[in-house]
Order: sequence, then C-alpha cells, then structure tokens
Amino acid sequence: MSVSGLTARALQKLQQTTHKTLTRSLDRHVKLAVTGFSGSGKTAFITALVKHLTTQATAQNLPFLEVVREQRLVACKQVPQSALDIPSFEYHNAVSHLLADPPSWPPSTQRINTLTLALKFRSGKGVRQHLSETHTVYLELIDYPGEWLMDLPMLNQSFAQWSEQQLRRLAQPDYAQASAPFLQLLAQFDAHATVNESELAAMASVYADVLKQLKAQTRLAQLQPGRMLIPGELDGAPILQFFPLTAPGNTAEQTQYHHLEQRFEAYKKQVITPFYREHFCRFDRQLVLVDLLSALNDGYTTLTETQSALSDTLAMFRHGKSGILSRLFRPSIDKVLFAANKCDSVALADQDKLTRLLHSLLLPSENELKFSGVEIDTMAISSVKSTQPKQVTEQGETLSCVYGKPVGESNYISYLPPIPPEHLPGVQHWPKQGYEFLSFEPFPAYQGQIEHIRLDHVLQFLLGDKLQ
Ligand SMILES: Nc1nc2c(ncn2[C@@H]2O[C@H](COP(=O)(O)OP(=O)(O)OP(=O)(O)O)[C@@H](O)[C@H]2O)c(=O)[nH]1
Ligand SMILES: [Mg+2]
Repeated sequence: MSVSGLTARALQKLQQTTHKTLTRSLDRHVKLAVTGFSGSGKTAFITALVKHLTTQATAQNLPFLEVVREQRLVACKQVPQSALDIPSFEYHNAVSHLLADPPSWPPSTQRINTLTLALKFRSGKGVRQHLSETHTVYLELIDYPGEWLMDLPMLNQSFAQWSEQQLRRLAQPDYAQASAPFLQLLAQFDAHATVNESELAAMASVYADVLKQLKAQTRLAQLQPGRMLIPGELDGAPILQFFPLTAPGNTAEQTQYHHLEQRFEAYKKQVITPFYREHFCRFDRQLVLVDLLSALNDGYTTLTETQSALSDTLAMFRHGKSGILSRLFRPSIDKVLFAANKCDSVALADQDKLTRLLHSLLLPSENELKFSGVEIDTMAISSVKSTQPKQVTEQGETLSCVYGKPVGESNYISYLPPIPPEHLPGVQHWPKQGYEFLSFEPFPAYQGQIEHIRLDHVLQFLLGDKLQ
C-alpha cells in the first residue's frame, strides 16, 4: 500500500476513535437522589418511574416529558448497576404489588438498594444530533429507609445540643403520653454514676420503644437516631445504645454521661458519615418527596416539625456552603424538586393548594438554595394514582369527590376530602375537627398500565436537559 493510502487509513481510524470517544463522553450518568422521610413514597415513586419509562413511555401517558412527546426515546431498560456492594432494588417484586388483583403498596424499605436505568434516545438538537444515531443516559437511583435521612442533621450537633432538642421535642403536649415511660426513667437516672452497661442498654431500649410508638402514632419526622427504628445490620450493637439526657454540671470522664456522649459521637462518625459519604455524594439531581397530608392529619405540631425537619435536612445539602457538607460530600446537585406527594387524596381542584402549602413551608430553604445557584421547583404529584376524581351531586350541590378504596377497607367509596390550607395555619386557626385525609390502596391497573399525576413533569424538570 502506498504511503498516502496508509496515511488515509490512519486518518480515518483516528477520526473513528475521536468520534467514539466524543460520543462516549456525551453518554451521561445521572445520579438522582430520591429523598423523603419514612412513608413519603420513595419506593412507590421509583417503582412507578421504572414502570412508566420501561413499558408505558407514550406521548399520551407522559406528555410533558419532551423526549417522549417528541418520540425521541428509543427504549429504556434496567442495566447492571455500577455499585456492586449495594443490593439491587427489587423492582419486579415492587411492581407486582401494584399490578396484583387486588393491588397493594410495596413494602416499606429496610435497607439501602439501588438500580440503574439506561435511556437510549435520539438527540433533538445541537452537536449530539450530528455525532451519532442515538445516545444513552444512565440514570442511577438509590432507595433507602427514610428514617436514615433523619440522622443527617445530627452531624451538625454536639451531644448536649442534640439532647436538648430531642428532650424539648418529647416534652411537647402532643407527644408527652408516648414519651412518659422514658422521661420518668430519665428523671431517676444518675448521669454522674460510673458506667453501668446493662442500665444504659435498658434505658436505650425504652427510648427506642418511645421512638417506635411515635412513629406508629404520628408522622413526626425527626425521630433520632433513625437506626433505632430500622437498625439494618446494627441491631443490638452498643453504638445504638444511647439516648438524650440533659448535661450535668460536671461531665467528668468515666461517668454514664461521658459514655453516652462517646457513643453519640461514634454513631455520627461510624454510622452517619460513611452512609452519606458513600451514598449521598456526587448526586446530580434531587427529588424531595413530602407527605403533607399525613402531617396535616396529625396536627399543627407535626406540620411545623415537618417544616423544621425539612429545613434542617436541606441545610445539609446546601451546596458548597456548609462546612461539613463541603468536607464530606462535595455535593454537585444543581436541580432540586420538592413534591407534595399523594395529591390524589385531594380533590382535583384543590391539588394546587398543596403545592402552595409546600411552597410556603419551604420558603426559607428555597431562598438559601436559590442563592447558591440551585434551580428549584415545587409541585403536587402522585407517583401511583390511587383514586379517580368523581363529581357527586347532593341536595342540588355538585361536590368534587375522590373515588377509591381506603387502606384496610374492602369497598370502594366516594369521599369528599377536606380542603388543604394554602399556608401553614397558625395554631389558633387550625380547624377544630382537624384534617382527615384518607389513604387509599393503589387503583387497579388497567391492562397492566398504572396511572400517575405529574410524574412526567417531575421527569422533565429533573432529567429533560440530559435527554436533549
Ligand atoms: N395516594 C398515594 N399514596 C401513596 C403514593 N405513594 C406512596 N403512597 C402511600 O405511602 C406509603 C409509603 O410509600 P413508600 O413508597 O413505601 O414510602 P417510602 O418513602 O419508601 O417509605 P420507607 O421505605 O418507609 O422510607 C404507601 O404504602 C402508600 O400508602 C401515591 O403516589 N399516592
Ligand atoms: Mg421505601
């Protein structure tokens, strides 16, 4: 072969390699943090997301997701995850609950797990259009017990600060009854005494019972430490055997107080920090699911607690601002979506009120996030629709009801839900009869298709730009 032939072939090869490398670098990895306190709907959301993208990605079903509306999504499928040390999200098990007859909700999460989706699409514009036929975005999702998120703010606290905050919380009138057994024991506890392991273990167990009872009774978000509720592999470990107590005047070494303080610090260092360092750093996008309806059902105290839990937790995600965060997590989140989930329990016309309520609760945090250059949005969604809207006429009046099967009931009912407030009502304006939003079972799938409310808006906001 002539020299010019050789050069031409080398050039062609170089062109191909450059093209391949460029194309590969345009394939993107997106890590989406699906966050929210326990019961906010993370597992149901991830299940719905996978179901809609893999088997229901039509323009009728996801009209607001551009890549689908413009018919550029070629296919989406689950691919092997990159993190080999984390269990896989059990999608098939979760979706089988939603598709069963009768359908039910997937079980609550007891451990961290992950899943990666590959979305193959045609580019709509720009340089990508000319480079190759299709491109692929790898979407990595992580699901974990919501209780563990609650521990994040503890990183910013000393044992004394944490104890003071927890004891103040337990003493609130709404929670006093559940807290009484622990507070009575605490009144007799000698913080100056030398360490008595079995007494500490017994006290910690009573404290854990209080947390469990509060979790069952209320939607109180800041039940700490979260691992007492879902211990994972730490069940029975001494690192979990601590509880809040007021600092005595003299906190000498070898005392019970000092021992508890050491356990608290060990919990921060050995449990919370590695969890967030390993799993929460380098997220690109964040979805925060909020269950406002359960908080409203619970009452004024829980709603205000939800607000402060959200703001404490978001402060930890603040980008490049918090000392602890920039040291530990180096976050790179540039878009955060706050979603008032389960909006299908509210009449269609009132769903906007939920968005406004969430917006008002988040105002202080939103402002901080925006200031640090994060794009944010708020919306009311339902990842798995559990009701259908229904107009009911009663005594000549048309009522906007919802139709569904309440959890634990055997029949479908038409129900007139309360109207949610648009702002956090003051305690004196809280309705005397309180709020009673019902929880419904998932609505039966029609021909294997589940329904959602604004899941496509969520996906467009969080991923739209990555799929252009
Ligand atoms: N109406 C309605 N209810 C929902 C929806 N998603 C979840 N739920 C309800 O919320 C409950 C909790 O949902 P999960 O997805 O398990 O919540 P989670 O955030 O994963 O909870 P943990 O795993 O305990 O942290 C479900 O059992 C349902 O009762 C939804 O889209 N609409
Ligand atoms: Mg879950």
